[in-house]
Amino acid sequence: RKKEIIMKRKLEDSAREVHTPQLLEEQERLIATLIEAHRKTYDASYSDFSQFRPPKRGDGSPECRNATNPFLMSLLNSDMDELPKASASGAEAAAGDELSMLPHLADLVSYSIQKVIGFAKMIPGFKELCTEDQISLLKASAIEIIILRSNESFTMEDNSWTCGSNEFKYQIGDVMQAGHKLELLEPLVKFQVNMKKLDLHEAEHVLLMAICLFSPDRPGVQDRCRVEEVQEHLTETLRAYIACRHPLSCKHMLYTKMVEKLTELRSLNEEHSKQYLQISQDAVNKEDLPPLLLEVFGNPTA
Ligand code: YS9
Repeated sequence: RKKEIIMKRKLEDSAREVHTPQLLEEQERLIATLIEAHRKTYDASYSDFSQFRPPKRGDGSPECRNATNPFLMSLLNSDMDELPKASASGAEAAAGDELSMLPHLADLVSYSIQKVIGFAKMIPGFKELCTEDQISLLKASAIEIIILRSNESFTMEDNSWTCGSNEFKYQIGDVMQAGHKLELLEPLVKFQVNMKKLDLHEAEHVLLMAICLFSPDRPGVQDRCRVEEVQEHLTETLRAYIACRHPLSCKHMLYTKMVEKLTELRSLNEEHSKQYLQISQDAVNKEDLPPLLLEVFGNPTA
């Protein structure tokens, strides 16, 4: 009889958990830690961007559109009747050469990688992994986390990443001038639009980045179990957060939609790897790619 009562109570308890999960104190603390880690590593004033090598855009003017006759074009469009001594450089820039945005965007990505590393180090469980596993996780997820964090600067007004002035407003065309193909950039922008539409809370945004980092199936990871344990703890926290904090009307399928985003990121990552390899081989000026970027995404000349 007594046993029955205890059993019944246990069943009721677990039923209640299913319907109204609670955010445990520990989960609350985890979320607070992640939000603080993100705020410390994401400067929404974008004031560091002026330290990157400046963006160079082919502005769509005639000399920029005519990439096949840059020298002729620059002579026809100026008062000069001779090419300047340091001939190529000026005409190249005027022609909006293929990789003109690469130095600036490579600096932005290298800077973002440093911030992602700073964020990772503040996630409970990351520092406890061996250095090799930390490196494997970061190498594999860096581009995905950058894509996720960039959603904060993305605006659906004109489908751009707007980081202050026009100089630091990035559109599809700019990324093409870093050597990437439209077939990658269209899904990238679509991803940003769909992310924006999810209208995530800050807690959900930072949890998603942490979950992405702690993916046990990345190449080279030794201690998969430890990584999986942390990831499961993060996903459990995300589910609980959505269940009790997200307004009923918009939490429908939110967790599922967020997990789908992780799948989309994998395919963006894969396509990026291929195009990056091509770009890093094409880059004539090897200094275009900062050392950290070469270390994380690979160095074809190493
Ligand atoms: O292959 C290289 C190294 C050139 C990177 C290619 C990236 C495009 C392909 C991804 C599938 C790169 C050019 C993309 C990635 C994220 C960026 C994009 C850098 C183009 C410009 C917008 C953007 C990120 C914006 C950020 C601004 C701000 O929100 C990054 C973020 O960390 C911030 C601080």
